[in-house]
Amino acid sequence: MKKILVIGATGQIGSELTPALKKRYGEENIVLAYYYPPLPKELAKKEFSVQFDVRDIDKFKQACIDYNIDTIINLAAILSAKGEQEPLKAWDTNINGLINTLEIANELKLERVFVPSSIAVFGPTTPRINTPQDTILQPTTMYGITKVSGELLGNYYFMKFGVDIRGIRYPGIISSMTLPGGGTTDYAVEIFYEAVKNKYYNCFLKADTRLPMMYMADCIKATIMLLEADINNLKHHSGFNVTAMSFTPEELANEIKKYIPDFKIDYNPDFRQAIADSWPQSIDDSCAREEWGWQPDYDLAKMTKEMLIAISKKLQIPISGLTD
Ligand code: AKB
Repeated sequence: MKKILVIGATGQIGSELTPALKKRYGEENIVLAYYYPPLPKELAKKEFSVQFDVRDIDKFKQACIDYNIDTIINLAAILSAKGEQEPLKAWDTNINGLINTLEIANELKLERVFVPSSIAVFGPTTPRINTPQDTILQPTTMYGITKVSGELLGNYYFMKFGVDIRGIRYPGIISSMTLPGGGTTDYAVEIFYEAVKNKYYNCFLKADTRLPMMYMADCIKATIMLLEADINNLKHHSGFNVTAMSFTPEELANEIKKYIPDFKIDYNPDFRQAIADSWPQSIDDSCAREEWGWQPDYDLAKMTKEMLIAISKKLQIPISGLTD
């Protein structure tokens, strides 16, 4: 991995993964690809960066040739909630973006590809507690359908053409730098901003909706660990179960109340409740632990404290008694 192209570099994960990659592999070896949101002009001037739509194979391939890329990380995707509002757009972006990634990787004989999958590959017929790695994949969302298809396509390109594709079934990712957009687990980020700003959150999921989650620091750690894993140790490729914690909105609200005692929450479930109800409550990630040594660092308590410190700094609203 000498030159890495990160597609979706300005998104929730991309905006924190790219600085971590630069630190590890060198500033000049990470190329930021973005479409929307754009990179701020002053950054675009000094970064190694390129703007293209992941569906545009000519521009995508040209960027790989121009920058002598040997590894692609494709984070561009329409997530679960937005995907239900615009299913064909989700199919087009997620599937054609993936096919372009795989075709380019095969044609240019790239060293490695990373494309995230998601807990959205699971559906109502999957065991919901401690969901195994190899189990029933019958999702009921368009996002989930694109992610199952993506895993199958990835495994096909690996078996047929030897493309070294790797992927993690990301749970809900919680972070303070860039807001997520269009997902069902987004409540677990929004709640922190609303708690710090208004001491009130109107949650779009029911109080007892348990979902698997992960703090961004663990997401970056898992991504880099899998990217660097010895291929000889991998029995799975495009869809590793990985998790760090599972909690409900009520449990998260109670943790926030330890620092903001007058924080209040109401529950008004919308269409996203049905999506959450079709997903697992907890995940068995023993294959990731065995095959590449996965181990999370953050639980609910540690993540909540770091999130509140970061958001209160960002919004410049102090929380009494809370410092780093
Ligand atoms: C979503 O909620 O759609 C995503 C995901 C679990 O992949 N955060």
